[in-house]
Amino acid sequence: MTDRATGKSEGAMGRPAPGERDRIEAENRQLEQQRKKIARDGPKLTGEKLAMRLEATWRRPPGFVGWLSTVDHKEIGRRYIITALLFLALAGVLALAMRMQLAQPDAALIGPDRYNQIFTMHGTTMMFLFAVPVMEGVALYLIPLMVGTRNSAFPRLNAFSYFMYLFGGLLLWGAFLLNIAPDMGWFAYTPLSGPQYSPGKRADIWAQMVTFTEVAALSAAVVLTSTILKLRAPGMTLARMPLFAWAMLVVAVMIIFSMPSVALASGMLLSDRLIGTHFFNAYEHGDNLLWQHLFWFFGHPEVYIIFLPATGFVSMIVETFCRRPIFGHSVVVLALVSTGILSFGLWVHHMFTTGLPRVGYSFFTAASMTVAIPTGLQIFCWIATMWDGRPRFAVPMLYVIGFIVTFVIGGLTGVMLAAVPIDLQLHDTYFVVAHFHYVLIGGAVFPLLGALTYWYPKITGRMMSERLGKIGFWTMFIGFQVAFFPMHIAGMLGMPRRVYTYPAGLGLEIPNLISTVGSFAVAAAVVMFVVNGVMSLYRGKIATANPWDGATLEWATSSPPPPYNFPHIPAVESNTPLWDSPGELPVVTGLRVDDKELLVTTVVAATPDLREPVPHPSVWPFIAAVATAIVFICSIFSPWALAFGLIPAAIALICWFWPKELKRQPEPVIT
Ligand code: HEM
Ligand SMILES: [Cu+2]
Repeated sequence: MTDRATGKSEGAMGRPAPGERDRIEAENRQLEQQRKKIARDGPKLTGEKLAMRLEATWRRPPGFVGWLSTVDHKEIGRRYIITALLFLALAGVLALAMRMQLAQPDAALIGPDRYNQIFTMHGTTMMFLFAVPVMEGVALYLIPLMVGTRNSAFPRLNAFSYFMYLFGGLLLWGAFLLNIAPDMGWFAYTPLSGPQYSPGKRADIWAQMVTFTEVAALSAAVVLTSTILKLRAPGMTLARMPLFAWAMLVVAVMIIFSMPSVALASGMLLSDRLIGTHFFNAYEHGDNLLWQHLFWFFGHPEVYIIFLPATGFVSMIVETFCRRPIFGHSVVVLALVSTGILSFGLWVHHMFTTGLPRVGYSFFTAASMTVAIPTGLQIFCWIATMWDGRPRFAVPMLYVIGFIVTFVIGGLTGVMLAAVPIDLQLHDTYFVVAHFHYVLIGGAVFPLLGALTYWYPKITGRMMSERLGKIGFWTMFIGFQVAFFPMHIAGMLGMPRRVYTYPAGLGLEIPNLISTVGSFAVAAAVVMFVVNGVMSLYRGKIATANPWDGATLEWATSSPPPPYNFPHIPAVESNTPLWDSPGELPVVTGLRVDDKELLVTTVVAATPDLREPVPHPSVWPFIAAVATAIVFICSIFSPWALAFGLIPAAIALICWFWPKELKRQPEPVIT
């Protein structure tokens, strides 16, 4: 550690002129040839000159092929976020359509078949194409910056992950346009989704969409786990890791354990439907409840896969806006880990009405109530931080408050539903719809909007409008309560979910009308958020490297960060590095500048271990994703697709992994 760079990361903004770039690239090639003279950053190579060299090494090739072949975590993360927000908008439009239909009794705006497709598309899109991917996207963007490295681990897998996700989304929405969208609810219970009751291809499309998104999520989880465990800046021990990184580590491990379960289930469903196996056919010794077990073994952890990243956002926002380190850092970490573990022991609370053995019920009731404890601990830690700090109520912080209020209500109705006698009454009513929107929107969408506002300057280099943001927040918060609170009442009055209409005279008119009005307010708030986001791209105040005075490493580099993230890799000496070494961060030097290289550190103590060559941009992940997509889609129609389709997929993978870079091996750190 010889060099000290300024916290503002000198030179990061310097972009070389086009002619200059070619010259630098030629120089880089020359250096590559004379292998003995490897260029590294260090006391002799800093400032503008270093920035130019790194820029030439790390930027991706221009043009459309360059766009397809990028392996930059920031670009991939941004794409993930934008695509997921588009799906949020699409599913939101469907929500409004449902609310218009339900505004009055006996309405005839949407017929029963379309309505079934619409609620299925809404739920499926929200869960598989919006909520999980958007969290992954934010993490893919932020985690490498937050842990102080130049790219994610396995960057080509990262690119592959995005394309798989995109193709899965296109498959589902293409089917909707063709009027063959799935119509059996977002959890696709058998036998309703089986060959007998769902003829046609609707259920197969749903099942394959699941496979796409699970492959994408598993890939992203592998990328995140490895990045967090092996690429942290020197000195960032596990104990000093930012809480968002902790949350994502837990979530990534949860993805790895839970998603195979649903991928397996959807594969079994396809096989029942296509080649006549009987996994879920009770007449042939199959079991319908097997579907529910496999689905909810994924489905319950899924809600925590959505919720825990949101708690990570909240911890980061609370810390910055209260200007003090989070109260009980290690308590929050333990809460995250224990929530992650406990959430695998609760899935049967979705199956209380299926007639399982009584003893099992008591166990799952107890477990469901237990998981409220770590969440409660986190909430106490945030409140204590606010209590002891000087909170500034900027927009991200408002969303945190909105989150705490709303999520606590949703959590309480959750504890109510965990009691079997109550669940038997309220199962499949609008009470449940109210409950899960309180936890999903309150627990994930509110923190997400806060987080997007908070990190917007980092991603775009500009600030969002504070005024529009505040108006948007209040519209959202009030609109949300108006839209969803009455659903509790409708549910207790006995209104079932998933019905396209209801008769007059049951007392359901008023709650439904109020809900519809509120849902339009929520939509207005979302529109305001989008308008704010788009306008601020052009008109927003230019952001400095650290506009909110945050403490973690993503704020140590320019906004937006250069392709190489950091001119020098920072070294960390505390939980809140930017507060503890104001203006200046210690750095490590010695990484190559003429070729892409990452610093690999040890898992627990984060001491420098290796210098690892990084894969170059490549179109093969894209081509591999296309080939895999062809296999997945064709296998909806014929099992032979698996045999023939795997050939192009295998070729794409061979080209992707072709070891032309054998000469580049990880090397030990020079000290
Ligand atoms: C403007 C915001 C929203 C409104 C007005 C809305 C409205 C609705 C309505 C009315 C239903 C019930 C349909 C029925 O049972 O007939 C529903 C179901 C559902 N919603 Fe939303 N929703 C919104 C946002 C969200 C978000 C953000 C998520 C997830 C992150 C979500 C996830 C779901 C799920 C999983 C279902 C269940 C679908 C099924 O029964 O298969 N919703 N929503
Ligand atoms: Cu659950």
